[in-house]
Amino acid sequence: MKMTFRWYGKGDSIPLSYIKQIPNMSGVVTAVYDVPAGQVWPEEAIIELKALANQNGLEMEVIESVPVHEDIKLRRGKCDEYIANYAENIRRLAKHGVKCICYNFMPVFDWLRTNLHHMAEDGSFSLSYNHEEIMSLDPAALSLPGWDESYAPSELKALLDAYKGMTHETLFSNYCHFLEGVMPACVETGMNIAVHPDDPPWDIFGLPRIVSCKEDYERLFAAFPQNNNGITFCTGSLGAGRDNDLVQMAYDYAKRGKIHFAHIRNIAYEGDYGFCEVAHKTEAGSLPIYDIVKALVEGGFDGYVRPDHGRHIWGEEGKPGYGLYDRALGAAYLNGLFEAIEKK
Ligand SMILES: [Mn+2]
Repeated sequence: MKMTFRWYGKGDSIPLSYIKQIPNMSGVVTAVYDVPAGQVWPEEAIIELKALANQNGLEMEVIESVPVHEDIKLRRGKCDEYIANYAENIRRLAKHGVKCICYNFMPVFDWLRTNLHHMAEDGSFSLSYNHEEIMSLDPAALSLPGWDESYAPSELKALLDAYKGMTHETLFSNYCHFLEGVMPACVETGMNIAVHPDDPPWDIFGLPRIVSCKEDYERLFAAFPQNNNGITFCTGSLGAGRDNDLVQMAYDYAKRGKIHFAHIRNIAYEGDYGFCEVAHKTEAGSLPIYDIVKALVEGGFDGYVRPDHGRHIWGEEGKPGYGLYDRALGAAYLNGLFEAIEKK
């Protein structure tokens, strides 16, 4: 296991030197953030990011994310040009020591919450999701936390219209077209690509989602059995699906060498679909974090781990889910779990 920490590049308010001070921290998970989706990342930008990490004693072996352009998911417009650019990014990143790329294939929204500042009884803040609230929204006139600046209202409407009527089968076929285009670059360079599950793992606003459960993974692995084609096992995202058996999935996919990267965090269920993000420890929420880590270890998992979203505690402000303190506590807890289970 290699413990890592997400870092949003030079614009991140958390200094790399602080990240390095977290015990057992091997590297950062980051990206070139100022190049639009679909474009090739300048090599100088990759070199600069890596140099910054290395100067602080941290590796840069995981990229999250190289975003997939909506034209690829829709298989329209400049789809094939964007796929070729994606393959070029894989080659460039591999050349500079990157071993794993996390990405997702969610149409339009790559995560959804209804509240980014949910206050718990202890005064900490975290992200939460209320299903009834989502269902009551008009997708054409959305005002959702975290998304207000991502698209102009007219852009969002045009994009949602473009997906109208798209089935899961069509989206999966478009996904396969993408993988056909990038898999040769992965195999040639040894790059692992690790798809992040849908967050939350069900269709929203009529948009199909195809990386939500065991059946989805089996279909994906059957279509692309290469070892490079793997997953980011995100417990908080997959775990929101009440039917997902995370312990079984962790063991099975670790055993098959499919888990290249793990995001570990806990959520507390509210009703049938709702959830609130909580501290990492098992007892803090609804997910069996101890059993999941045990299953990963017993399955022979040897990939990258990062503590996922943390709460905002001790008065810390900043990017929702990505403060320093609670993610550092999460890393410390996960380090302890892995050490105890591995030594047993
Ligand atoms: Mn995640």
